Amino acid sequence: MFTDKVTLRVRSGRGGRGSASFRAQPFEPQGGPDGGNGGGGGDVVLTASRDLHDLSPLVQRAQLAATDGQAGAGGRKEGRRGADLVVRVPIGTAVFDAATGDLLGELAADGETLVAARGGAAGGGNIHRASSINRSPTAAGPGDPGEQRELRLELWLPADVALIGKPNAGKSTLLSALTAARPKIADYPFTTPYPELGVMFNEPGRPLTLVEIPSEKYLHQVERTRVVLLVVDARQPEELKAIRSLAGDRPALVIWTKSDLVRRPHRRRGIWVSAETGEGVEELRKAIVEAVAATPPRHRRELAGRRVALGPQTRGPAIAVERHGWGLEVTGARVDRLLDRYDLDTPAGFDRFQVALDRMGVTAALEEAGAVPGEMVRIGSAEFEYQP
Ligand SMILES: Nc1nc2c(ncn2[C@@H]2O[C@H](COP(=O)(O)OP(=O)(O)OP(=O)(O)O)[C@@H](O)[C@H]2O)c(=O)[nH]1
Ligand SMILES: [Mg+2]
Repeated sequence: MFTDKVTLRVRSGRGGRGSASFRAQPFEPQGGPDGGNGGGGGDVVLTASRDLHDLSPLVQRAQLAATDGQAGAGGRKEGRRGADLVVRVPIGTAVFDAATGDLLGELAADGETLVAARGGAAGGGNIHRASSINRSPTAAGPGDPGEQRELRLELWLPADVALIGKPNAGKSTLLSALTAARPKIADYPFTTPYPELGVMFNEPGRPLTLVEIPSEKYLHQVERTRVVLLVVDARQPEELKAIRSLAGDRPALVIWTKSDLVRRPHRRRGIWVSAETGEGVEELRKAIVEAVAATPPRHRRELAGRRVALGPQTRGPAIAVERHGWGLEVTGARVDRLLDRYDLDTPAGFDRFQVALDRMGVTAALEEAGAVPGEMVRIGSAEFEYQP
């Protein structure tokens, strides 16, 4: 069943506990601290996929959790990072915080992602807490809890033009006259249960997508459209009043349908169309193209409130490798976070950093990008030579 609204509970992974371990060797009972960091908790990530067409696959998945990070261990062993939970959603999915109603973001293109819940930070192992003042720290960080939140997902179909009208007004008939869509047409109200899409080809110019809004329940499907067609049965012109406001601030064309059934046309403004005789169909087609061309595209909705902007944000791929004249640059939100966690000025810190890079797939990404031994690699402010 077509579903364009769904509520989900998401939970990111908890950060793994750091280890408070001490070196124990046969001749060194009082060894120094050697407990490694925990692994960070996994994120819950929504990603837009062109393979999905509505939100129904998520209806049965009301509870979604990413994996916890694993605890660190003695011998400086770092815990494994919790796996991200990647949730595929259709292109056009808008994500709201269910508790506040704030829009967190929109996934408007294939492959776009949004971190819906960020994994908890890992706890530090006691090795990282040793200092000149306290050489034997017994405490390790517990790791931060994951984030929990309830999300409301709404699919906004990617259409340029919305057909709005009372039941039985002739919307589906119009859609079939203008596009290759073949929605069910019948002489009773609510024949069309779900929004119907059709593509109108026009020369020259890009094809336009039209959506039939079957009822007010689906009025949110005007969100991405630029122009509204107010579709009214010419025999009931007074119905225009009831639907006019549904166009909101969008430019609207009034379409009087079934003109062949009206003997004496009234003089109200609008385009007269008959699917029966073909009257007005070409005129309407032109008017739609002009109206869309005259209307600037709708930008993404402003995100509500700063607080939200600081929370989940759309992000690019986790890791990206770019080739420059001087070598290779690695970027990505997760790599940036990594830089804050390791002291690259000490050989031990640098080693751990490299292990973490490996684990994160950076080494593989460099290899794939054709890195040769000795080549310069830059990650944030860190530079080193590539040594596989
Ligand atoms: N004679 C005539 N009948 C029409 C015309 N346009 C639509 N109809 C008829 O009007 C009835 C309703 O048409 P639909 O296209 O299903 O109307 P709709 O607005 O999509 O209706 P719902 O999806 O049920 O809300 C059907 O019986 C159509 O055949 C027209 O131009 N001339
Ligand atoms: Mg219909």
